[in-house]
Amino acid sequence: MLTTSHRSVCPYDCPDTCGLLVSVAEGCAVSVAGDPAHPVTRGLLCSKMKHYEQTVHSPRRLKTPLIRCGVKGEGKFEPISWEDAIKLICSRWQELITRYGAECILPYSYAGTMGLVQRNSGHPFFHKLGASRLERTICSPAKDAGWKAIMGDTPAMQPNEIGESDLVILWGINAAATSIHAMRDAQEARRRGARVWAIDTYRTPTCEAVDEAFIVTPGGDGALALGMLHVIERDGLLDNAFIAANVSGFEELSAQILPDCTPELMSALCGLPPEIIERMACEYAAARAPFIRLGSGLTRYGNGAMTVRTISCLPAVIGAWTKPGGGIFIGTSTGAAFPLQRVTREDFMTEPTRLVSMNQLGDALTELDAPRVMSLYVYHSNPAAIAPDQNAVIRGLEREDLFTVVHERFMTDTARYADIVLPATSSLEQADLFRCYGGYHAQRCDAVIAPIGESKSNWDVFRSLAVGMGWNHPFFRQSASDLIEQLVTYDTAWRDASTTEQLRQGVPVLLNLPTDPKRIWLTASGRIEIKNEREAEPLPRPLPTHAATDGFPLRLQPATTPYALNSSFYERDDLRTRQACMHLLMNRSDAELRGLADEQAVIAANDRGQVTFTLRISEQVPAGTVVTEGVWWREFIAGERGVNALTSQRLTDGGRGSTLYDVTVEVRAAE
Ligand SMILES: Nc1nc2c(c(=O)[nH]1)N[C@H]1C(S)=C(S)[C@@H](COP(=O)(O)OP(=O)(O)OC[C@H]3O[C@@H](n4cnc5c(=O)[nH]c(N)nc54)[C@H](O)[C@@H]3O)O[C@H]1N2
Ligand SMILES: Nc1nc2c(c(=O)[nH]1)N[C@H]1C(S)=C(S)[C@@H](COP(=O)(O)OP(=O)(O)OC[C@H]3O[C@@H](n4cnc5c(=O)[nH]c(N)nc54)[C@H](O)[C@@H]3O)O[C@H]1N2
Ligand code: SF4
Ligand SMILES: [Mo]
Repeated sequence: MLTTSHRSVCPYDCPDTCGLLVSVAEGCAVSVAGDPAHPVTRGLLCSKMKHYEQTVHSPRRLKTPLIRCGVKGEGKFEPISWEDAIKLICSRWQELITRYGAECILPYSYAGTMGLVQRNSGHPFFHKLGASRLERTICSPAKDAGWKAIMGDTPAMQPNEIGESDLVILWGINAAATSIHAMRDAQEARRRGARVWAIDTYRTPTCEAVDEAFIVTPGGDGALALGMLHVIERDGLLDNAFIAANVSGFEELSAQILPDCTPELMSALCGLPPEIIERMACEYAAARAPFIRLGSGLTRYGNGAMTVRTISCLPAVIGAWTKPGGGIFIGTSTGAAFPLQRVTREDFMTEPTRLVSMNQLGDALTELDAPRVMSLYVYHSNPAAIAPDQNAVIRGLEREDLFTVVHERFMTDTARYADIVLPATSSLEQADLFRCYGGYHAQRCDAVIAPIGESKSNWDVFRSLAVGMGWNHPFFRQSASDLIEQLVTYDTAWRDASTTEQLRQGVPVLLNLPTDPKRIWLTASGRIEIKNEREAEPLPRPLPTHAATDGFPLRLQPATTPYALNSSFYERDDLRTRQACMHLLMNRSDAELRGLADEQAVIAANDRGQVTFTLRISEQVPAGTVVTEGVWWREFIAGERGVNALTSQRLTDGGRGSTLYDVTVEVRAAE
């Protein structure tokens, strides 16, 4: 049997954007390995992608378009042809547009694939249609908002400086699960003598792999950082020369805020004893080159942006930015590296249409008016599982008068509510161009196998829909490869011309940073702005979370698992069995207080919903917090609802992000 090897790229929403080597025999992907030549991957793949071929060739893959023949949500469908499916969708949309206007159509997509073309390929179509626009803010826009408030447009430092640090802080990041290459880097630094800390809300696998773990109250990190700033100033550990030359607003912070941020006062908010806050401050300030790798966990709260902004003051006041290996890494945004507007085509909109937050899909489908949402088109996202306030989302999806189309690889919770399901290709069946958000590289790839069944890529479906709508615009006659070619041939400050050929050949390319991220502060004043008058809150200060006043006694952490990525990978029996079932981790003292036993069925409830879990008594979680990992598909859980029946549609303080981790519940035995 002839086996050929092909380069590809991991398409999932993960900071590392790994290079893959895919072996193909008789038209099938037979194995997948990490590319040893890829700068981040260096041969190491996560447990999810080691057998990606099992996802690609899963017997669960959707192979033909389907039309609903049961009640909504029941999951009963019959096959139809692509031609009929496209005709049906377009004629239904034309009727709805005539009756309600095009804004009654709402696209919903996120990050099933991160490729620049396939991910964004609905934009030109929906812009031309005049549909409502989706505000894609479910992940961590509060992180960007918090960074921007103090650092402006300053790009992130190089993540590999971690190797030169003597104190690495993994803050609100479960690197062992979500960023395995950052974890490897931290461990390499540790072997070279650096100390590594983790700051989390429960003892994750990351906490087990570091020198010291600090367990904080959910949403309490801003208070921790303020307590550290208080100590650093009080004890004269500031880098006054760096502050004088580079920072504005520290005097005001020092005069107006820090006096009230003693370790004693901040201890009550962050849950760490005052002496630990003191020690963390002193060791942080004494380190030669402390490197903070900031995750997204701590951003999904009503105070998330403020938390990031406050933590970002730390390297500024001790001058960590001047040392190789010192600073804070929040993730790269390389949006300007490729001319994305050539794909998204905002110019196809005659006027800006209504923006609907993806975090408030429940309200959008049940309450929004003028016009009411009459059709939902979902592609590469699974909102029935991943969006907050699942009960509201499902009430919307159950509406008989809502025309729902879902383009998917699998029969997800969302696809079950569709009127029409369209089968989607996997990343091995489509061409794309990727840039990563955990570093500064980019890579393009071609399809390495033919589409499974009749599946089509996002871009190809939108081309068909454009034809179905009777549009003649040449833009929609292009192939995905034509679009990629336009992206890679356009010169930007981030790339020199020599990279175009490398990209064409599918090899990973390193992008250039147009400015020095550790010297040139791209803010309005040209300084690091601890005080920022343009913000609603001009200075960092302790802000409460939303759930602090909700009145339920236990904080719920919907956390990540190494064996899934959001709701992706639940098609894989091998990975799902590693997770066993949808557990709720609880401290023994909380279980005893409620008379609950290990492995018992329990119900966690709050004002929004109730969810059945299997209890796991665990010393991983502190008293007062309960944790569940993964975003399970309904078909694999005991009850009717997943964890997001407990989360809320409230938004973050900056960036209009989701507050998926800002939740409280009570837990009782299931009857
Ligand atoms: N295996 C796996 N990998 C993934 C994902 C996945 O689901 N599984 N998801 C992908 C996506 S979309 C994203 S955005 C990234 C996210 O990756 P990360 O940035 O690691 O974010 P999370 O895993 O959401 O949260 C990180 C940690 O923050 C902790 N945390 C929660 N609240 C707080 C808090 O208030 N303070 C502190 N200090 N810690 C807190 C959580 O317990 C968790 O251990 O990972 C990506 N990679
Ligand atoms: N409780 C809880 N909720 C969460 C999170 C959490 O940690 N806990 N994480 C949140 C975060 S950080 C994020 S980013 C969001 C992520 O939310 P989503 O972006 O919706 O992510 P997934 O759940 O991975 O669903 C992606 C879907 O896209 C499909 N897909 C993959 N490739 C393609 C393709 O090329 N075309 C099409 N049409 N479909 C494709 C996959 O089969 C999969 O069903 O979820 C959020 N929700
Ligand atoms: S999910 Fe992340 S770590 Fe795993 S292969 Fe993809 S990019 Fe690499
Ligand atoms: Mo995310």
